[in-house]
Amino acid sequence: MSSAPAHPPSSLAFAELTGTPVVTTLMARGAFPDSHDQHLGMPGMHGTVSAVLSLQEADLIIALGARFDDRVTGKVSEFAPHATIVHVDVDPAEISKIRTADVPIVGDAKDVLADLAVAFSAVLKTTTPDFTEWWTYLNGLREEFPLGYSEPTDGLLAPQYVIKRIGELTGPEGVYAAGVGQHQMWAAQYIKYERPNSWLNSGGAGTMGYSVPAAMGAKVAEPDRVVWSIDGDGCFQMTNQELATCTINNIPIKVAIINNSSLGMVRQWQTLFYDGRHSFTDLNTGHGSAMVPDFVKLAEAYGALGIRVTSADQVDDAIKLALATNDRPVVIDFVVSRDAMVWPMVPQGVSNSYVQYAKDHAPTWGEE
Ligand SMILES: Cc1ncc(C[n+]2csc(CCOP(=O)(O)OP(=O)(O)O)c2C)c(N)n1
Ligand SMILES: [Mg+2]
Repeated sequence: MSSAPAHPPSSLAFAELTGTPVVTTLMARGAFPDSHDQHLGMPGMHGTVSAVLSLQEADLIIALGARFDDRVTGKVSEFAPHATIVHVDVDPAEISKIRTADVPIVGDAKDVLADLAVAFSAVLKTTTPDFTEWWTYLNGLREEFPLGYSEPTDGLLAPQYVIKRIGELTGPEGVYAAGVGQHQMWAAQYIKYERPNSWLNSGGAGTMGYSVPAAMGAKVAEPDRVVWSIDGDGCFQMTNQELATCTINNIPIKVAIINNSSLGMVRQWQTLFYDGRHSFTDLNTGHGSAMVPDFVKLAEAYGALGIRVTSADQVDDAIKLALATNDRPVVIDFVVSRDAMVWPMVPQGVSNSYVQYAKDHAPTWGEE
């Protein structure tokens, strides 16, 4: 290995040295600042169009600690067919497990980035890479297909709006832990992460019930930070009894239940791929239902502040009240539309080239 500089460059410094586009996988959200111009967002099944296609059409991918799981690659045999893969991982078992690495590198990302920077700088002496055309294409996609959502037609709250406002009013110094499902994807998409470890989720493990305990751990580790659990009405019912631990041990986390009265992610698949035959996904916790359990009463029973929000004009006040309340846990029951869906989407088992921006709406791009 070449001699590493005294201060090894971070992924940020390396990205700026090379000028290449950067994407952050679900697990890596926050490892690279969202606000950076070279950042295209999250790739994968619910990634941004520009991030998905930047991988799919790349000629070189440097993967740092990413494991090429099927939610990122789509149909593996058709993933990024023209790309040379540089796969960096601290665990040799990950290398070439799913996609054969052209350049396998086992090591700590920090050290490897330092070495890659030295190697890249050496190449710069004889070659000037020109990414202008690539960037023009990707910027075009970014402009044409930004993250977005349409207002629900049932007059209920848009879950994406709620999550966006939590992120905006709390800011990048907060910590956000999500459960598993639609709310998790919206939390990955609509909160802007600027620093490592500000986003906690169970990723491929898919453990419903993760959010509340993860938020508790984060709050104990960093008591001065605002810590949000962004949870689903389904997930929350797996571990909400831990509110007792929060109240008794003074762990004032804030829980935002994105209450769509259903196992929303499963319901979305039933809507899209099973002709709307909704089966066993109705949880009866939200709008127009028996509301069992009543999350506000449940919060109060555990000594937490319980707030219910049913319309857009109540969202900011509720979040501000939660931010101002630090003597006990807070639970906000955001009663949202259950018809909202997570977009963009690459349907299971197909090539990433078929990313859909919205229902039945795929972007058109080069046919190659
Ligand atoms: C223990 C467990 N059971 C089932 C699943 C499959 N699953 C993934 S997302 C989801 C729905 C979660 O519902 P909710 O917490 O309300 O989140 P939403 O999708 O509605 O935002 C289910 C059942 C899982 N990941 N873990
Ligand atoms: Mg739900």
